[in-house]
Amino acid sequence: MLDWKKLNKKILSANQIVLSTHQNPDGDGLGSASAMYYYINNLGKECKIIHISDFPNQFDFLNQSNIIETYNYENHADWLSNVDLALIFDVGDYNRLGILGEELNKNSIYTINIDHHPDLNDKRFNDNYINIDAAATGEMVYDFLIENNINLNQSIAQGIYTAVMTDTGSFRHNNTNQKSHKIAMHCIDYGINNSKIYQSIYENRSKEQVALLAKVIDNLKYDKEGEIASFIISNEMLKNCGATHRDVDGFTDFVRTIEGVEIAIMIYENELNNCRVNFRSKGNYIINNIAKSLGGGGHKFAAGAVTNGSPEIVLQKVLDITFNELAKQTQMKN
Ligand SMILES: [Mn+2]
Repeated sequence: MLDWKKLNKKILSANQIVLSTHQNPDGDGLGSASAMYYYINNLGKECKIIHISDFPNQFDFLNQSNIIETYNYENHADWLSNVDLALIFDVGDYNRLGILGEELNKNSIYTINIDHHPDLNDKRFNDNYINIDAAATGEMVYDFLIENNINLNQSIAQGIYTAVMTDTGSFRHNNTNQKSHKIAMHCIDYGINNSKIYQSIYENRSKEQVALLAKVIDNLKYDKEGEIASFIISNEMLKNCGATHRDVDGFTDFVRTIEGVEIAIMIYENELNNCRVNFRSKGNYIINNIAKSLGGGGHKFAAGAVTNGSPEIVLQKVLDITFNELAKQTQMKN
């Protein structure tokens, strides 16, 4: 059991608190941070959510009162030097805090990791609250509130619901359980508009994104009797469609929805000779060890890595490792 009372004591004794999440933040990171923000702000403490990427517009509904800021030296360096506690949500790896992580370090700020990704044991945080069985980091924020008898309100509930909804693939992925639904039920009790939240996030696709998706579908590669489906997104494809790196969100999940596909793999060209690799599994094969062997990590059925090489070379490398891993896991099952 995680000691949520201890975390609350730490919060109550702090004066100025910064909340953050990983670069290219998602619904879990932003939802968790915003839920915690509304609790801490109600205590009358000085609190900001600062992350390092451009704000993803589909989450505008979480930011009606402009509580979420993008790091910028002029605006934040002074303020950060007076912070005495940092709470980091869903980050997976300290490095994914980028420049903000360096600032926390420089100012020797006591930094606590709250996450459902496995602990990297690299001692970059002063304290860790890790629960790899939680479907979302937002579920952990919920546990924190319940354990400390803190009442939810609509703003808190909206953050938690967003976190749990997005990280369970809208209550469809196999991390979805009674607890995710119970949390959802509790959040709806506080008057959140669940259908509107869903629409803001998932029914807001840009035409550029759809054009890119069309190209992806056109160029899908199937291997191992269709159990593996992979695709490349090159810089050129992005440019031709007028799309951005944010538009690829959810593509790997989409490819996994294809009949017979057990593993979906995306190779995304970050820059020349450097690619991001995304893995999604339906649940019959564990894929985070593949990501780990490429220097990345993640959850059993959703993981990723960044690796060097052109998209074509990376794809071949990734497929080779995946074929081997599949053979090993099949053998172990038999
Ligand atoms: Mn998460």
